[in-house]
Amino acid sequence: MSRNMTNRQPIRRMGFALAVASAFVAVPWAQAQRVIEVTADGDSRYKMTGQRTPEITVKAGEQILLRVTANRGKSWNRDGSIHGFTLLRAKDRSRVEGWDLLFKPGKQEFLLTAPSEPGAYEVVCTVICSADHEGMHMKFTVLP
Ligand SMILES: [Cu+2]
Repeated sequence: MSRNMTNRQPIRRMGFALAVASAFVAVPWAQAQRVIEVTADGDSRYKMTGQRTPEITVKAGEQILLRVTANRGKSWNRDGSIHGFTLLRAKDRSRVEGWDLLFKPGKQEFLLTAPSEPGAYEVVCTVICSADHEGMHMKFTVLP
């Protein structure tokens, strides 16, 4: 009986330590994550509820959960992607790594990290979703 106790105690302590450690990891993660909701619509436009013009503003390096609802336009890619969402630096139109997304019809979520460099960016659709595909873009600002 007493031998059993000494064997079990370290395991119990380790379990407690793990529970404490995971609690410390989980809390800042949940607080840092901001949800941004965008509709990539069938008329080849990005839309955001409550904004006349869709526009995203984030803080440099901020953790973001991008929640997208995508509705099919007049045309789409062979792989079933109906709209794209690629982040470009406004100054030279270069792509931001990790922000080249493709949407399937319906709801989907992407866990993303905002660029570390503050400035002006632009989101563009990379799927030829209609004859008006070129009009599918929006402003994206990174604050310091
Ligand atoms: Cu599109």
